[in-house]
Amino acid sequence: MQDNTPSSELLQKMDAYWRAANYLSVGQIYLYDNPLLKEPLQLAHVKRMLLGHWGTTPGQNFIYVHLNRIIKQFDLNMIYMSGPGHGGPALVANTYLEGTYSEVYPHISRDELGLQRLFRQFSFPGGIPSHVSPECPGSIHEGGELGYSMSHAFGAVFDNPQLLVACVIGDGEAETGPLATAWHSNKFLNAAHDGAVLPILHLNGYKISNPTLLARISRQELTQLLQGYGWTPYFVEGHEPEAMHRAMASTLDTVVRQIQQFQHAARAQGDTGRPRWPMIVLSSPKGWTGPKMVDGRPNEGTFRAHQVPLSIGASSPPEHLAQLENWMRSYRPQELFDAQGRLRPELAELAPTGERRMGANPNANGGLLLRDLKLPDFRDYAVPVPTPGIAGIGDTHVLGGFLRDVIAQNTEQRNFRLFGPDETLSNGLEAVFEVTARQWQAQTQPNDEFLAHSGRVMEVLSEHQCEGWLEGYLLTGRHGLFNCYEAFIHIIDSMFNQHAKWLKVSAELPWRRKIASLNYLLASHVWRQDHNGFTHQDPGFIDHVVNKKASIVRVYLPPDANCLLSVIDHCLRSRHYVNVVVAGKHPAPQWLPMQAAADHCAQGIGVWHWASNDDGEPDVVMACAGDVPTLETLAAVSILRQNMPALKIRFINVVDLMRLQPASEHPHGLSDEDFDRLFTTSKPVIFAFHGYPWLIHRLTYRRNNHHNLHVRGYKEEGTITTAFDMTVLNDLDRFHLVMDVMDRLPQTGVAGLELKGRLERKLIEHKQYIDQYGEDMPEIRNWKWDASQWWTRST
Ligand SMILES: Cc1ncc(C[n+]2csc(CCOP(=O)(O)OP(=O)(O)O)c2C)c(N)n1
Repeated sequence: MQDNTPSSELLQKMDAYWRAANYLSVGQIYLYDNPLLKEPLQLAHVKRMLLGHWGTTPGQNFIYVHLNRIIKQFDLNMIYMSGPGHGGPALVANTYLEGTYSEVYPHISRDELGLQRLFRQFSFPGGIPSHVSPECPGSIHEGGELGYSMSHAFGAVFDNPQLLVACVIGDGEAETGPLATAWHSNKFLNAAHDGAVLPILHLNGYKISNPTLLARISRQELTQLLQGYGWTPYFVEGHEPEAMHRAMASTLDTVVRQIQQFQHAARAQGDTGRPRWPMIVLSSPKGWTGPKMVDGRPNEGTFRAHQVPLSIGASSPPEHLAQLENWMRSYRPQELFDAQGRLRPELAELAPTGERRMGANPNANGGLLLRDLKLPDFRDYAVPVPTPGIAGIGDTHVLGGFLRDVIAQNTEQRNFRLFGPDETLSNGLEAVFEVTARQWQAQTQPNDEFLAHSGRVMEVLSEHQCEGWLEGYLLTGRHGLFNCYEAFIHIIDSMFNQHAKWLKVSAELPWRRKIASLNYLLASHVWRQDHNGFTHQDPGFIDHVVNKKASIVRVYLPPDANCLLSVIDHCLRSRHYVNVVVAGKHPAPQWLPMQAAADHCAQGIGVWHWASNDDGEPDVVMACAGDVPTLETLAAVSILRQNMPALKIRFINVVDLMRLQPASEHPHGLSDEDFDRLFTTSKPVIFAFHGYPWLIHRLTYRRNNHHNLHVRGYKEEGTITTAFDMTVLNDLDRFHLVMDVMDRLPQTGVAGLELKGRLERKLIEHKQYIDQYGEDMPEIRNWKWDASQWWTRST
């Protein structure tokens, strides 16, 4: 094999480049002025508030310079994923050194003034965060919340055969659940069609004030662990720079060659075996090259190096200032930068050029690569609804046909995937398996179904992986959908937070292009957990989602299959949002023909005139959001219709929950005038809601008629029971809704009281029936909207 080991001269230059990155990193954490240390360091040159994470930074700088070399040597298309992204100074320093930072932010120029600004902006009011954030070119991974680097890395390389992601994993990060599972991603990677991930476990031994587990087991045990996950680990260990440079360079040569061989075998020779991909364990001191001792205690190589090793200020030991100066001068800045503050050309030429620079790689600004999906016309999948209330097969089953054809039409583009924790079938999307399979590189057995080396469906029983893979996939310019049980999507609450924050900040950066929306399809929802019971009943994800910036989040509750088709079509076309869609999979009545459904979804909220008789002046407004609440509310309306024909009822259905918020709060919000027109300013509103009732109050608390709004929803009552009994347990059933109307309309008088009495007896009858027969009463099961009773369009 050809020996490409870099010459001593090159390694010395790389060491200088590393010193330059370390110098810039320390400068960012500490310096307010005097960036080139042209003057002796004074207190006035130091920032008053010292923030940042030094400990991880020199190791990441070391990795970066070595990746630069390997990119040039093999002409690699590579991006850098910083697991311990709190080491923001490293990524900022390196993208500055390679030139991308100044191209994106011209005021951070490559001279002394630029250096001063680079230093000053870091962790400074109005400046940049200390984490690798959207502001940092080359990053698609906000490293603030640890655990997701490898899931993002794999998401980035699926269907991206030329891409190699160098994924730096903190040894502390490796203790998190998501990261611990992410090692298994190698069982889902197809070497022929996907790119590759090179994990670099950064074993610097410590977290904030604890050692890391992986650093305190024997090397043998660590090796066995990583091998057990299917990897081939290569160790680069030590602290002496020259030896470390040599070891890292030759190890990188080896692992990149191995990756290329695996890819060649899969792509040119049709080898379908699962490679044992290589990875690197970089064991180096935490806070490498930093102060050895601070205040008489060891610093470099200990947990004390995690953040800011030296405190500086009026109340700090005065000798710290000199220590800082010595530390910074130990990098010999005059050898690295010229008098104008420019990186010396012989060092600058070590970086790759153009889009090969990791800060300028378009994969890290995925909107640049985004291509529209080819979408079939969703109307072609319409359920015929000649009269409202006809029986449906289950809304998600209808959607399955549409998604099948989305997959089929984008087979060549390879830019759409469906992610889920083994629920694609149970969520009713079985039709997709007519055209694709689950991608799976582990063993298969004859009875397995829908497993293949290549497929559009990604299933692993880890909501974290599904979320992380999808985020990585979207952030590199592709499209996708996450289907999940409603209750368990909470597992990724925090990942959703981080992604929503990323979208918000990146939308404010003109150089970052918009990416495809993150779409959640939450099927198997709270109201239909007939056999799973209480543990599977939790509609709270939407409460969580609406906390996020209004410009980013959307929540849809389509009442039937045609509305679901229309909503999903819209979501797949949308950009830079998080769309949450809650839909049912069980057979359920259908209400709107296709055109009416599309119109209703475009409005997001509306009066269903065929279920209303209010003539513009209702006595009561019956509102609902969600498929089951819609059914119960229509059933309640029909009871009212039979028993109180003189009552004027307005029926409102909400698909787009954000319509309820004031227009000042959310771009979809109804104006107060429109809200008043729909909900009146003085009439009782009975609102049947899919989720926890207080969310509706939260969204509408500023509206005129809020004091008349009475919301029914899920209130943590549930068990294994019938579908209708679930609504009864939570007072959301048709009988309770009618009783609510009676309670709020004194004019119903004695007749209202009698009706209430009858319905209370119905509820007792219901209980006795389900206790005896284990299913709902025939009058509930067989209830249908009676078309002969339709109220004609009256407004
Ligand atoms: C999920 C999560 N929990 C806790 C923290 C707080 N935290 C910040 S840095 C850190 C230690 C990280 O250790 P490691 O991943 O080994 O990184 P390094 O030692 O390279 O800094 C912790 C616990 C966090 N950022 N994210």
